[in-house]
Order: sequence, then C-alpha cells, then structure tokens
Amino acid sequence: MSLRIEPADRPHAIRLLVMWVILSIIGIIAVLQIHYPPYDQTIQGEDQSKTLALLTAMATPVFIGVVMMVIYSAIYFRRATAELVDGPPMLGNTPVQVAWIGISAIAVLFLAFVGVTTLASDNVAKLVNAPGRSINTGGQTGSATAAERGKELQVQVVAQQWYFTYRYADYGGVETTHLYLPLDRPVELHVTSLDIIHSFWAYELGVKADANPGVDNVFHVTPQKTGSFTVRCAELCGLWHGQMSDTEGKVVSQSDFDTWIAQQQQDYAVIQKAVPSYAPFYFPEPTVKGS
Ligand SMILES: [Cu+2]
Repeated sequence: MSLRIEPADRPHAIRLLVMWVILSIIGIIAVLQIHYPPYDQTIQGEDQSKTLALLTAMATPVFIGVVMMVIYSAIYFRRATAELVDGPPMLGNTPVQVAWIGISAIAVLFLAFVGVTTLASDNVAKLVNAPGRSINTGGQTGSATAAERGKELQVQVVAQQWYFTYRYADYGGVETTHLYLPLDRPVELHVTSLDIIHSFWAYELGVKADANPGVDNVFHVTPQKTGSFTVRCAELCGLWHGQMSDTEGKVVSQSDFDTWIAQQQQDYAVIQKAVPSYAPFYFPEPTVKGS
C-alpha cells in the first residue's frame, strides 16, 4: 500500500471526506425509500412516519461516518507489526473542534425546534385525571376540553377484562364493541378503563394509549384513508390478555358511518338502558366502595 508511507494525512482526509459525502447521499436516498410505520391511515400516523424518516435520514451520515472511519482505519492505519506502541499525541485541532461542536449543535437545535413546534400543536395527547383522585397534570377537566373541541367526534375507548368497548358521546353515549371512524373528520379519542391497567394500541392510527381507571387519556386522530385497522391491548392485563389482540376497527365514509351508528343505536337500545351513563371517568367496584 503506497498510502501508508505517505507523510501527510491530507490525502486520507480528502478521500474520507469525498467517500463520506457520496455514501451519505446514497444512504439518505436509500433510507428515505423505506415506508416507516404507522403509515398514512391518519394524519397523525403520517406525521409519525415522517418524523421517523427525518430522524433516520439525520442519523444516516453519522452512522456512515463512524462505520467508514472504523473500516478505513482497520485497512489503512493497521500496524504492520505486533509491537504495541502509542500513537502520536494529538491535542487542540481547532478546525476539527469547531466543526464538531458546530455540526452537533445545529443538528440538536434543529431537532429541538421540530420537537417543540410539534408539541405546540393542538394535536398532542393529553392526560386528565379524575378530580381529587391523583396529581392533575393538565389542570383541566374533560368536559372543558370537549367544549373547546366541539367539532371533533368524541369516541370513548373503554378497556376492560378482556375487550374494548367504544362509546360515542355525540350519539347518546351508545356503547358498542366495534370501532368505526368517519373519513376526514377529526376524532378525539378518550381512552379509559373500567377495571385495571390496559393499553389501547391501534398502530395504523398512530395511537398507543394507556387505559387506566379514573384517567381520561385524550388522543387526536384524523383518518384520511378508508379501510380496516387492528386494535390490540398492549399491556399484560390478566389471563385472557391475548383475547384483546385481534379486534378490527374500520375507517368508513361519513354516510356509511351515519348508517352504521344509527344501526348501533337501534341494536344496543335495550342494553343501553343497563349501561352506566356516559362519564369521563370510571372506577372499578372495590375503589368505588372504598372511597
Ligand atoms: Cu388489556
């Protein structure tokens, strides 16, 4: 290898830089071809996919730089003999230090900007505890939020051992075992539980929410594609936890939704009389008696 005997490191630096730029461009183009879950059934899901793509694209040049340096050094800077000798002491290379700190700071500040602007939107999830039960992080009640967001369809997800039911607050609190959502309409999901801790996971919608008794966990989804999605429980919740893994939900057109919800109101009319009235929070029996 002729390079090993060259006195200056300059050719190595130029070669590494050119290789890094070319490989990074190829790498970024390649990772942007990947379809990142949870895909695009909802606007929020699509946002999550785009965020994953952005983070992967930003990490790619770093990953390529590190791996390339390791491989390059192993090939070109390998010691010829087995003798163990310290390398030359290196200290205070100003251009490298400035570039290193500058690039890291720009990358971190850019990602912080993306994170802060995302958190500032009204689409972020919110957790509301039952008043007087435990720490109230939001300082607001579920009903105030509902008033603010009158145009959103409110759907309450009620987890229980071992299935989910759904209550449509705008349709007399009708409770059904199916989750239908109308296309292109913003939905406010209120995730709660009747008994113990569950987790409502509809990954195509981009939602994974803890379902706790006495807690109203609010998530926003706006479906933008019709079709089915899977609902699973993502929290080990007892003997038949596995039973909560194969429920199917559907995104349908507004007119199909209207027909469906009218049918549900009719089908569940008798049962509805026995169902507790619609509330933002529910508590398991022992807690109710003990309080
Ligand atoms: Cu569960």
